[in-house]
Amino acid sequence: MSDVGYDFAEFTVGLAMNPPQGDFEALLEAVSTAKLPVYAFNSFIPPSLPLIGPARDLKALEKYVKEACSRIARLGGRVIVLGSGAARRAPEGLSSEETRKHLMEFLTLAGQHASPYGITIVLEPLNKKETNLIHLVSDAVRVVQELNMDNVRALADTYHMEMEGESPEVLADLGAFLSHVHVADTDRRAPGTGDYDYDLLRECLEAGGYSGGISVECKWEDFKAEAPIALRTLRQAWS
Ligand code: LER
Ligand code: MN
Repeated sequence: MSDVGYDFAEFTVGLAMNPPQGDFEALLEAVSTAKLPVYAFNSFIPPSLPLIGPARDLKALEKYVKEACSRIARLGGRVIVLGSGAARRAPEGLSSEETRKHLMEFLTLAGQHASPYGITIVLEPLNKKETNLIHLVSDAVRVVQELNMDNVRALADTYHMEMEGESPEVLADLGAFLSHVHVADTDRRAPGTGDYDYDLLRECLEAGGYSGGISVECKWEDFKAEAPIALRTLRQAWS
């Protein structure tokens, strides 16, 4: 990927927590000698550790978050993405007050553990098929504004925005609350293969004062062929 010209890679938190062959030191060695830094880590919390509702185990969550932040810091990560649609799904019947309280408690805990490492936690809006709360960028921004922690911020993923009918234009107002962006083209395919308007996205992010990174998160059909096209498409829009 660095040969193609990308600036960074994005891994899953699961990869850091359960490295291939179970060996974190081997993963660390591979990442430290790779040409591309691993800037972001997504899918923060596994479905087995619910964040909201009576099944929530705060001690187990704290243990996981503490270890994840420490490992991700050693791997050079700067951003951890809380999509985790299954883990954050609110159980049916739970009041909205309790739901909000548990979510806020988790974000506070995560922000506190990430802060000493200079890591930012970003709350990702996901479409309604993936979870039952925080579907819009405006929802995520409201949460992080209320929480008011410097290192807990919001993310915009163009795929979920399209699924939920949220226009890129909202980013002109909300861009300053974001610390990470995921992009994909039509049907979540590689940038440059569909008709997504990256010029408009760039205009809106710039107008909103966005200054974070942008990851391609898509279904690759032919990675070797599509990876350079995706980068060229984005660089063209941002040139
Ligand atoms: C994660 O970043 C995401 O966008 C989800 O759709 C993955 O399930
Ligand atoms: Mn995403």
